[in-house]
Amino acid sequence: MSTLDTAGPAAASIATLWWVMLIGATLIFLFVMALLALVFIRPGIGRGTPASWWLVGGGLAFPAVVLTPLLIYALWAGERLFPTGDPAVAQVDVVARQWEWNFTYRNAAGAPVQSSNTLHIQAGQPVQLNITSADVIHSFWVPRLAGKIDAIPGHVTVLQLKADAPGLYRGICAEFCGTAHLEMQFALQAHAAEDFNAVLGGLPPAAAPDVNAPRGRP
Ligand SMILES: [Cu+2]
Repeated sequence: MSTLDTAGPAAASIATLWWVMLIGATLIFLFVMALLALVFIRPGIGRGTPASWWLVGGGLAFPAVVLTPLLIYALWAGERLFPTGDPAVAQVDVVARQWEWNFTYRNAAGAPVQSSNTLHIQAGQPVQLNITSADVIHSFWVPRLAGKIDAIPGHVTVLQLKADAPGLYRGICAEFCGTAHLEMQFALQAHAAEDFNAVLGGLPPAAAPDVNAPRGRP
């Protein structure tokens, strides 16, 4: 479940930003520590520099030089997290409820089929997830594939993700949602292209839309 052991482009984008920030923060920390050490090694150093220089340089210019490129990079990297809106991208409707996840797909014949607590996708293909909740706010998170996004009653949030290779990826609810929140885990199974239609063909037909149905457990 490590966010740094990435298996898809959205998670890779987040992980790269994390590394950039870690390395940058480490370099700044070492620079400040070096300045501190210099004061101990050579007392009086920097006394000739006016205080205003330290304030403007260290308080305005330096942060601006560091934060402006970081902001630009983060905006650029963040673009890769948004759905492309491409109609060719497969869509799955996700409904969270206390305490399970329901997934509704269209099979090869165009009929709605569903699964619970295991999300089936095709490896190498982006999938758009239309996520909502039947009761309280939950949060959908598959750490190795993408960022987390809230599942909100009465509202649909959209997340696009892709698994680069077939495999089993673990997902969790990332928003405390009641006493069994910890049990609200799910699996994401990414299938090879040649197996995927058979997997969908084996799923049961979807029940009628059940977003407003009463929760399964008290
Ligand atoms: Cu939860």
